Amino acid sequence: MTVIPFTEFKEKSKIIQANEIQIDLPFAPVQYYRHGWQSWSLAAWTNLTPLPVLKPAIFHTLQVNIEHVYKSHPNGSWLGAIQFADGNILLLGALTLDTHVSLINDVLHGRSDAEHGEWFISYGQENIVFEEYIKELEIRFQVVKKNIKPRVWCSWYSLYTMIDEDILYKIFDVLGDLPFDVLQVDDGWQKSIGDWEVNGKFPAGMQALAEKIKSTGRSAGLWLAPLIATKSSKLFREHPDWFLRNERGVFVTAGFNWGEYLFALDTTRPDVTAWLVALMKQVRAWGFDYLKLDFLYAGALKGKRYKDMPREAAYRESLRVMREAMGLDAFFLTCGTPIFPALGLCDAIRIGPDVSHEWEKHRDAVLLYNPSIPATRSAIRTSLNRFWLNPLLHVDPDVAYFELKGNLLAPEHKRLLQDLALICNFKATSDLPQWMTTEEREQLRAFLNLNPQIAQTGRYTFSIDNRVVDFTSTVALPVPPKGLTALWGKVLGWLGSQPFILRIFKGMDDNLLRKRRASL
Ligand code: 9PG
Repeated sequence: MTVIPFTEFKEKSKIIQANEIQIDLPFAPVQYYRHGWQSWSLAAWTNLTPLPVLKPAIFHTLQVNIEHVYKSHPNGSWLGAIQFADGNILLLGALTLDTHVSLINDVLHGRSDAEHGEWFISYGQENIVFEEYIKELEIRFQVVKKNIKPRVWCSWYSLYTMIDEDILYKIFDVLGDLPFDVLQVDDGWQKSIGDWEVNGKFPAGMQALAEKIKSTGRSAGLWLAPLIATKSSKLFREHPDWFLRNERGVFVTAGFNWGEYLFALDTTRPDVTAWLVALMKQVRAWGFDYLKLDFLYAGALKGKRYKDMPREAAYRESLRVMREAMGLDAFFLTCGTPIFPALGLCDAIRIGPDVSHEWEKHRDAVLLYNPSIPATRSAIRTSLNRFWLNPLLHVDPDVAYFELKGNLLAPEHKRLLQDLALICNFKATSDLPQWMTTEEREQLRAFLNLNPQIAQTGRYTFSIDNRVVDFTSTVALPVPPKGLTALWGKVLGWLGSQPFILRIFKGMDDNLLRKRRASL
């Protein structure tokens, strides 16, 4: 254990090699910066009282770092920061993977699960401290930032899994001359999770789909989740030995989605690596140049791997393999990814949970206290709290909305999302062109053509071409429920962890989507 006194970094930031590190706080802390593990996990400045554990528990693996979910003290992945009464902050940030920071009884602890840990410690003005940290991360993770900012139409947030060849071809036509650079096909084209082959809804096949997109003068984008599979997939049935197990030989679950449990590939196995390489090459050969790889956290779960190595290092290695196979000329967006292991290996990273057609649901935000379930407010909150990553790579705050039909967001909330997209310079939408009024279409066109001057003026305040945008009220976390409300939350959390109930909800959602699809 290395103990660092305040005098050592008070004037000048410091870099320390240590597996465990401790810093006694010079003053009483006021706020703590929690940095969640993966894209969808909460990042936020919070007060020091414990946050409720998010519910339903069945989603923990898919939403947070499950190794730390039940800890009541403030903690986070790779870094932690404390703000004092005078406004200055103290940052303890790792420069190596498999590291975690916690605040316990006014002592800041850093711990590395890998053999070698390296830490950056700095005290002072928030923006300066983070700028210095960024410089060190840039070197350690060999970051090269591409200067491409594709404007993306993505199929997910309007049609979800109800995509098919007819509707997509139609949309691609109706998009007309709207200035998109990429048309990205999301979840719904594959046979099943694990079987990345075209399903019956796309009779002309994947190559034809990519051709169709390219014929409109744009790049073709594709979603896939290469590190997970469901038990019903051919991949799992044919290669159960490829999947991650724990010390007792039991399969590690990688969460629950699509009404099924998910399982994680052991990417340290040579046969799995070869399969991943072939998959990436296949997708490129079909003609897709923009790859959104999702549910990537599954590559970094705790388990007994073929090669004994720390879990985040193993995951990073799998990203390196996939990046090499797809080629540097592909645009690589990571999603549901542990943040640090992806630095330097992808072009863009999703930095928050999914947006939705609703601002915030009382059930999810307050009763379940879950900031990772899709909701526009949650997406804005975590994305802004990760905006400091922006100099390192292209940060993706998820899509913005323009259309009115089928959208419950108030105009000011849509505006906040659009402004966030401008600030991140990541412009994406899923709006259906055939549902847009001429006015909405022109608004979207103007947005895609904008190239404003952005300046950050405070933690959550920006100027966009001299227009002041203040997100402060958006990022606040809900007040934790008490008494009967908390009890009701517990009941809902339990119900929400029952697979049969989740399947019923999925059935209802699918019905609504089918109706939406039929109306097009
Ligand atoms: C496709 C989608 C879209 C989306 C991704 C990801 O917490 N959750 O239960 C949860 C489920 C799905 C999800 C995110 C979180 O969405 O972020 O853009 O590609 O997969 O299935």
